[in-house]
Amino acid sequence: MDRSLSLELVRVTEAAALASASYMGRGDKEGADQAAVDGMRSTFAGLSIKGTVVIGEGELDEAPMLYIGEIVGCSEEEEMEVDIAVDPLEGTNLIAKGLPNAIAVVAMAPKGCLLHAPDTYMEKIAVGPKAKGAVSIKASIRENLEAVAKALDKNIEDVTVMIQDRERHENMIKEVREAGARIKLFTDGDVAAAMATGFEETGVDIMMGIGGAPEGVIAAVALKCLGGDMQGILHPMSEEEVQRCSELGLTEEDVKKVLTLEDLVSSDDCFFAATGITQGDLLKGVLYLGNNRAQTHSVVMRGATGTIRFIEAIHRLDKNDTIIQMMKKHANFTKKS
Ligand code: VTB
Repeated sequence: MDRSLSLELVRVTEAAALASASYMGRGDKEGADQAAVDGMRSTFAGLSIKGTVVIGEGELDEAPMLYIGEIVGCSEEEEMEVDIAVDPLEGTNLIAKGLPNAIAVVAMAPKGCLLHAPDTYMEKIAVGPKAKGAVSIKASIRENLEAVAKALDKNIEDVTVMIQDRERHENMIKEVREAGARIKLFTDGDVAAAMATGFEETGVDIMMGIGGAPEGVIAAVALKCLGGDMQGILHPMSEEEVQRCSELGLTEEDVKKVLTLEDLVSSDDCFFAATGITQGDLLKGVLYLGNNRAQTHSVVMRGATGTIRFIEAIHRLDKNDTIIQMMKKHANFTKKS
Protein backbone atom coordinates (compact mmCIF):
# COMPACT_ATOMS: atom_id res chain seq x y z
CA MET A 1 0.00 0.00 0.00
CA ASP A 2 1.15 3.54 -0.74
CA ARG A 3 3.21 4.87 2.16
CA SER A 4 1.59 8.29 2.01
CA LEU A 5 -1.62 6.65 3.22
CA SER A 6 -0.21 6.62 6.75
CA LEU A 7 -0.23 10.39 6.91
CA GLU A 8 -3.69 10.45 5.40
CA LEU A 9 -4.91 7.97 7.98
CA VAL A 10 -3.87 10.14 10.88
CA ARG A 11 -6.26 12.84 9.65
CA VAL A 12 -9.06 10.36 10.17
CA THR A 13 -8.23 9.74 13.84
CA GLU A 14 -7.47 13.41 14.44
CA ALA A 15 -10.93 14.31 13.17
CA ALA A 16 -12.61 11.72 15.40
CA ALA A 17 -10.64 12.91 18.43
CA LEU A 18 -11.33 16.58 17.76
CA ALA A 19 -15.01 15.88 17.20
CA SER A 20 -15.52 13.95 20.43
CA ALA A 21 -13.14 15.73 22.82
CA SER A 22 -15.59 18.45 23.76
CA TYR A 23 -17.74 15.74 25.35
CA MET A 24 -15.13 15.06 28.01
CA GLY A 25 -16.68 14.62 31.44
CA ARG A 26 -20.21 15.34 30.26
CA GLY A 27 -21.44 11.86 31.09
CA ASP A 28 -22.73 11.45 27.53
CA LYS A 29 -21.15 8.29 26.08
CA GLU A 30 -23.51 8.11 23.11
CA GLY A 31 -23.06 11.75 22.14
CA ALA A 32 -19.28 11.46 22.33
CA ASP A 33 -19.29 8.28 20.27
CA GLN A 34 -21.59 9.75 17.64
CA ALA A 35 -19.35 12.81 17.31
CA ALA A 36 -16.28 10.59 16.89
CA VAL A 37 -18.06 8.49 14.26
CA ASP A 38 -19.21 11.60 12.38
CA GLY A 39 -15.71 13.08 12.44
CA MET A 40 -14.06 9.88 11.31
CA ARG A 41 -16.55 9.06 8.62
CA SER A 42 -16.50 12.47 6.99
CA THR A 43 -12.70 12.41 6.82
CA PHE A 44 -12.62 8.92 5.33
CA ALA A 45 -14.54 10.29 2.38
CA GLY A 46 -11.43 12.12 1.14
CA LEU A 47 -9.05 9.16 1.42
CA SER A 48 -7.92 7.54 -1.82
CA ILE A 49 -8.74 3.99 -0.84
CA LYS A 50 -11.54 1.59 -1.58
CA GLY A 51 -11.95 0.39 1.98
CA THR A 52 -14.34 -2.15 3.43
CA VAL A 53 -15.09 -1.77 7.12
CA VAL A 54 -14.51 -5.23 8.61
CA ILE A 55 -14.40 -4.09 12.23
CA GLY A 56 -16.78 -1.22 12.83
CA GLU A 57 -19.61 0.20 14.85
CA GLY A 58 -21.80 -2.89 14.37
CA GLU A 59 -23.98 -4.53 11.77
CA LEU A 60 -25.92 -2.29 9.36
CA ASP A 61 -29.16 -2.73 11.33
CA GLU A 62 -27.57 -1.43 14.53
CA ALA A 63 -25.16 1.19 13.18
CA PRO A 64 -25.97 3.56 10.32
CA MET A 65 -22.36 4.72 9.97
CA LEU A 66 -19.06 2.85 9.78
CA TYR A 67 -21.03 -0.38 9.92
CA ILE A 68 -19.46 -3.70 9.01
CA GLY A 69 -19.41 -3.94 5.23
CA GLU A 70 -19.60 -0.20 4.59
CA ILE A 71 -17.36 0.99 1.78
CA VAL A 72 -15.25 4.01 2.71
CA GLY A 73 -12.85 6.21 0.76
CA CYS A 74 -13.05 7.82 -2.65
CA SER A 75 -11.16 5.38 -4.87
CA GLU A 76 -12.86 3.02 -7.29
CA GLU A 77 -9.65 1.23 -8.20
CA GLU A 78 -9.22 -2.43 -7.41
CA GLU A 79 -5.62 -2.02 -6.31
CA MET A 80 -6.78 0.41 -3.63
CA GLU A 81 -9.00 -2.23 -2.01
CA VAL A 82 -8.25 -2.51 1.71
CA ASP A 83 -9.73 -3.84 4.94
CA ILE A 84 -10.48 -1.21 7.55
CA ALA A 85 -10.94 -1.63 11.29
CA VAL A 86 -12.19 1.35 13.27
CA ASP A 87 -12.92 2.33 16.81
CA PRO A 88 -13.71 6.04 16.53
CA LEU A 89 -13.92 6.30 20.32
CA GLU A 90 -12.15 3.49 22.15
CA GLY A 91 -13.22 4.06 25.75
CA THR A 92 -16.64 5.73 25.76
CA ASN A 93 -16.75 5.47 29.58
CA LEU A 94 -13.35 7.12 29.77
CA ILE A 95 -14.40 10.22 27.89
CA ALA A 96 -17.76 10.40 29.65
CA LYS A 97 -15.91 10.61 32.97
CA GLY A 98 -12.81 12.45 31.77
CA LEU A 99 -10.56 9.49 32.61
CA PRO A 100 -7.23 8.85 30.84
CA ASN A 101 -6.49 6.86 27.68
CA ALA A 102 -9.57 7.42 25.49
CA ILE A 103 -8.32 7.24 21.89
CA ALA A 104 -9.62 7.36 18.34
CA VAL A 105 -8.14 4.50 16.35
CA VAL A 106 -7.99 3.09 12.82
CA ALA A 107 -6.18 0.09 11.35
CA MET A 108 -5.81 -0.81 7.68
CA ALA A 109 -4.46 -3.83 5.80
CA PRO A 110 -4.72 -5.21 2.25
CA LYS A 111 -8.11 -6.72 1.42
CA GLY A 112 -8.72 -10.01 3.24
CA CYS A 113 -5.84 -9.53 5.70
CA LEU A 114 -7.75 -8.55 8.86
CA LEU A 115 -9.62 -11.18 10.86
CA HIS A 116 -13.37 -10.59 10.63
CA ALA A 117 -13.78 -11.04 14.36
CA PRO A 118 -17.27 -11.56 15.76
CA ASP A 119 -18.55 -9.07 18.31
CA THR A 120 -17.74 -11.27 21.28
CA TYR A 121 -15.11 -11.29 23.99
CA MET A 122 -11.57 -12.48 23.38
CA GLU A 123 -8.88 -13.61 25.76
CA LYS A 124 -5.70 -11.72 24.88
CA ILE A 125 -2.03 -11.47 25.70
CA ALA A 126 0.21 -8.75 24.27
CA VAL A 127 3.88 -7.89 24.64
CA GLY A 128 6.35 -5.51 23.04
CA PRO A 129 9.21 -6.39 20.63
CA LYS A 130 11.73 -7.55 23.24
CA ALA A 131 9.36 -10.21 24.55
CA LYS A 132 8.16 -11.34 21.12
CA GLY A 133 8.05 -15.13 20.99
CA ALA A 134 8.43 -15.46 24.76
CA VAL A 135 4.78 -15.76 25.80
CA SER A 136 2.01 -18.23 25.07
CA ILE A 137 -1.66 -17.69 25.84
CA LYS A 138 -1.84 -21.38 26.82
CA ALA A 139 0.99 -21.14 29.37
CA SER A 140 0.35 -20.36 33.04
CA ILE A 141 0.45 -16.78 34.22
CA ARG A 142 3.58 -17.42 36.23
CA GLU A 143 5.32 -19.01 33.21
CA ASN A 144 4.48 -16.03 31.04
CA LEU A 145 5.62 -13.52 33.63
CA GLU A 146 8.89 -15.37 34.13
CA ALA A 147 9.42 -15.50 30.38
CA VAL A 148 8.75 -11.77 30.01
CA ALA A 149 11.07 -10.97 32.92
CA LYS A 150 13.82 -13.04 31.29
CA ALA A 151 13.30 -11.50 27.85
CA LEU A 152 13.41 -8.00 29.30
CA ASP A 153 16.31 -8.78 31.66
CA LYS A 154 14.23 -7.72 34.66
CA ASN A 155 13.28 -9.25 37.95
CA ILE A 156 9.71 -10.48 37.97
CA GLU A 157 9.01 -7.87 40.68
CA ASP A 158 9.85 -5.18 38.11
CA VAL A 159 7.51 -6.50 35.42
CA THR A 160 4.36 -4.38 35.00
CA VAL A 161 1.15 -6.02 33.81
CA MET A 162 -1.92 -4.16 32.57
CA ILE A 163 -5.22 -5.86 33.35
CA GLN A 164 -8.73 -4.53 32.93
CA ASP A 165 -10.40 -4.02 36.30
CA ARG A 166 -13.22 -6.56 36.00
CA GLU A 167 -14.58 -9.35 38.16
CA ARG A 168 -13.75 -11.85 35.43
CA HIS A 169 -10.06 -11.14 36.07
CA GLU A 170 -10.12 -11.78 39.81
CA ASN A 171 -8.13 -15.03 39.57
CA MET A 172 -5.73 -13.58 37.05
CA ILE A 173 -4.99 -10.62 39.32
CA LYS A 174 -4.46 -12.98 42.25
CA GLU A 175 -2.02 -15.12 40.27
CA VAL A 176 -0.06 -12.12 39.03
CA ARG A 177 0.24 -10.87 42.60
CA GLU A 178 1.35 -14.30 43.79
CA ALA A 179 3.98 -14.39 41.07
CA GLY A 180 5.23 -11.05 42.41
CA ALA A 181 4.73 -8.79 39.37
CA ARG A 182 3.32 -5.26 39.46
CA ILE A 183 -0.17 -4.54 38.15
CA LYS A 184 -1.68 -1.51 36.56
CA LEU A 185 -5.45 -1.93 36.49
CA PHE A 186 -7.39 0.02 33.90
CA THR A 187 -11.11 0.62 33.72
CA ASP A 188 -11.55 0.63 29.93
CA GLY A 189 -9.61 0.75 26.69
CA ASP A 190 -7.55 -2.34 26.07
CA VAL A 191 -6.30 -1.16 22.67
CA ALA A 192 -4.33 1.60 24.41
CA ALA A 193 -3.17 -0.91 27.04
CA ALA A 194 -1.95 -3.41 24.43
CA MET A 195 -0.26 -0.65 22.43
CA ALA A 196 1.53 0.58 25.57
CA THR A 197 3.50 -2.70 25.75
CA GLY A 198 5.30 -1.66 22.56
CA PHE A 199 6.69 1.57 24.06
CA GLU A 200 9.23 1.30 26.89
CA GLU A 201 8.47 4.80 28.15
CA THR A 202 4.99 3.70 29.26
CA GLY A 203 6.52 1.24 31.71
CA VAL A 204 4.02 -1.43 30.62
CA ASP A 205 5.52 -4.84 29.84
CA ILE A 206 2.52 -7.07 29.20
CA MET A 207 -1.24 -6.76 28.80
CA MET A 208 -3.52 -9.68 29.43
CA GLY A 209 -7.16 -10.46 30.06
CA ILE A 210 -10.53 -10.75 28.38
CA GLY A 211 -11.79 -7.82 26.32
CA GLY A 212 -13.59 -7.19 23.03
CA ALA A 213 -12.57 -9.33 20.04
CA PRO A 214 -12.89 -6.42 17.56
CA GLU A 215 -10.51 -4.37 19.74
CA GLY A 216 -8.20 -7.39 19.70
CA VAL A 217 -7.81 -7.19 15.93
CA ILE A 218 -7.13 -3.45 16.07
CA ALA A 219 -4.52 -3.91 18.80
CA ALA A 220 -2.91 -6.72 16.78
CA VAL A 221 -2.25 -4.32 13.89
CA ALA A 222 -0.49 -1.95 16.30
CA LEU A 223 1.66 -4.76 17.68
CA LYS A 224 2.46 -6.02 14.19
CA CYS A 225 3.71 -2.56 13.22
CA LEU A 226 5.65 -2.31 16.50
CA GLY A 227 7.28 -5.73 16.11
CA GLY A 228 5.58 -6.95 19.28
CA ASP A 229 3.44 -10.01 19.77
CA MET A 230 -0.16 -10.79 20.52
CA GLN A 231 -2.30 -13.91 20.76
CA GLY A 232 -6.01 -14.32 21.32
CA ILE A 233 -8.71 -16.91 21.83
CA LEU A 234 -12.34 -16.03 21.19
CA HIS A 235 -14.23 -16.11 24.46
CA PRO A 236 -17.99 -15.87 23.95
CA MET A 237 -19.57 -15.08 27.30
CA SER A 238 -23.28 -15.49 26.52
CA GLU A 239 -25.61 -17.56 24.35
CA GLU A 240 -25.94 -14.55 22.09
CA GLU A 241 -22.18 -14.40 21.58
CA VAL A 242 -22.04 -18.12 20.83
CA GLN A 243 -24.76 -17.47 18.26
CA ARG A 244 -22.74 -14.63 16.69
CA CYS A 245 -19.79 -16.99 16.25
CA SER A 246 -21.87 -19.63 14.52
CA GLU A 247 -23.50 -17.00 12.29
CA LEU A 248 -20.00 -16.24 11.02
CA GLY A 249 -19.56 -19.93 10.25
CA LEU A 250 -17.17 -20.54 13.16
CA THR A 251 -17.17 -24.07 14.54
CA GLU A 252 -16.56 -24.90 18.20
CA GLU A 253 -13.02 -25.78 17.22
CA ASP A 254 -12.51 -22.37 15.54
CA VAL A 255 -13.73 -20.63 18.67
CA LYS A 256 -11.24 -22.49 20.87
CA LYS A 257 -8.32 -21.97 18.49
CA VAL A 258 -5.31 -19.89 19.49
CA LEU A 259 -5.24 -16.92 17.14
CA THR A 260 -1.66 -15.86 16.47
CA LEU A 261 -0.63 -12.39 15.40
CA GLU A 262 -0.61 -13.75 11.83
CA ASP A 263 -4.19 -14.98 12.19
CA LEU A 264 -5.32 -11.61 13.50
CA VAL A 265 -3.55 -9.64 10.77
CA SER A 266 -1.98 -11.64 7.99
CA SER A 267 0.05 -8.97 6.18
CA ASP A 268 3.02 -6.84 7.23
CA ASP A 269 1.77 -4.21 4.83
CA CYS A 270 -0.56 -2.71 7.40
CA PHE A 271 -1.13 0.72 8.92
CA PHE A 272 -2.27 1.84 12.35
CA ALA A 273 -3.16 5.33 13.56
CA ALA A 274 -4.40 6.56 16.93
CA THR A 275 -5.05 10.02 18.34
CA GLY A 276 -5.39 10.74 22.05
CA ILE A 277 -8.73 12.13 23.18
CA THR A 278 -8.12 12.26 26.93
CA GLN A 279 -4.60 12.43 28.31
CA GLY A 280 -3.03 8.96 28.22
CA ASP A 281 0.07 6.90 29.00
CA LEU A 282 1.39 7.27 25.47
CA LEU A 283 -0.65 10.01 23.82
CA LYS A 284 -1.63 13.41 25.12
CA GLY A 285 -5.30 14.25 25.01
CA VAL A 286 -6.88 16.97 22.88
CA LEU A 287 -5.76 20.32 24.27
CA TYR A 288 -7.81 23.43 23.73
CA LEU A 289 -5.35 26.28 23.29
CA GLY A 290 -7.86 29.09 23.04
CA ASN A 291 -8.45 31.32 20.08
CA ASN A 292 -10.24 28.55 18.17
CA ARG A 293 -7.17 26.35 18.22
CA ALA A 294 -6.80 22.79 19.47
CA GLN A 295 -3.80 20.52 19.65
CA THR A 296 -3.81 16.77 18.97
CA HIS A 297 -1.20 14.11 19.57
CA SER A 298 -1.19 10.97 17.42
CA VAL A 299 0.89 7.95 16.60
CA VAL A 300 0.91 6.45 13.12
CA MET A 301 2.73 3.28 12.22
CA ARG A 302 3.48 1.35 9.06
CA GLY A 303 4.06 -2.37 9.27
CA ALA A 304 5.97 -2.72 5.99
CA THR A 305 8.84 -0.56 7.22
CA GLY A 306 8.17 -0.47 10.97
CA THR A 307 8.24 3.33 10.96
CA ILE A 308 6.56 4.91 13.95
CA ARG A 309 5.68 8.58 13.82
CA PHE A 310 4.33 10.77 16.55
CA ILE A 311 2.44 13.72 15.17
CA GLU A 312 1.52 16.80 17.13
CA ALA A 313 -0.82 19.05 15.23
CA ILE A 314 -2.45 22.38 15.90
CA HIS A 315 -5.86 22.72 14.32
CA ARG A 316 -7.82 25.88 13.61
CA LEU A 317 -11.33 25.00 14.69
CA ASP A 318 -12.83 27.93 12.79
CA LYS A 319 -11.19 26.84 9.52
CA ASN A 320 -11.57 23.08 9.70
CA ASP A 321 -14.62 21.99 7.70
CA THR A 322 -15.13 18.77 9.64
CA ILE A 323 -15.16 20.63 12.94
CA ILE A 324 -17.42 23.34 11.59
CA GLN A 325 -19.92 20.64 10.58
CA MET A 326 -19.63 19.17 14.09
CA MET A 327 -20.38 22.56 15.62
CA LYS A 328 -23.59 22.69 13.65
CA LYS A 329 -24.58 19.19 14.68
CA HIS A 330 -23.38 18.86 18.26
CA ALA A 331 -24.53 21.48 20.75
CA ASN A 332 -21.32 21.24 22.79
CA PHE A 333 -19.25 22.94 20.16
CA THR A 334 -18.92 26.67 20.33
CA LYS A 335 -16.86 28.83 18.07
CA LYS A 336 -15.10 31.72 19.70
CA SER A 337 -15.96 34.93 17.89
C1 VTB B 1 -12.60 -3.90 26.10
C2 VTB B 1 -12.04 -2.50 25.87
C3 VTB B 1 -13.07 -1.47 25.68
O1 VTB B 1 -14.68 -2.87 26.72
O2 VTB B 1 -12.83 -4.51 24.89
C4 VTB B 1 -13.80 -3.91 27.02
O3 VTB B 1 -11.21 -2.45 24.75
C5 VTB B 1 -14.64 -5.16 27.12
O4 VTB B 1 -15.00 -5.42 28.47
O5 VTB B 1 -12.51 -0.18 25.73
P1 VTB B 1 -16.33 -4.91 29.23
O6 VTB B 1 -17.53 -5.34 28.43
O7 VTB B 1 -16.28 -5.59 30.56
O8 VTB B 1 -16.26 -3.42 29.36
C6 VTB B 1 -14.12 -1.58 26.74
O9 VTB B 1 -13.54 -1.36 28.00
C7 VTB B 1 -15.25 -0.57 26.50
O10 VTB B 1 -15.75 -0.70 25.23
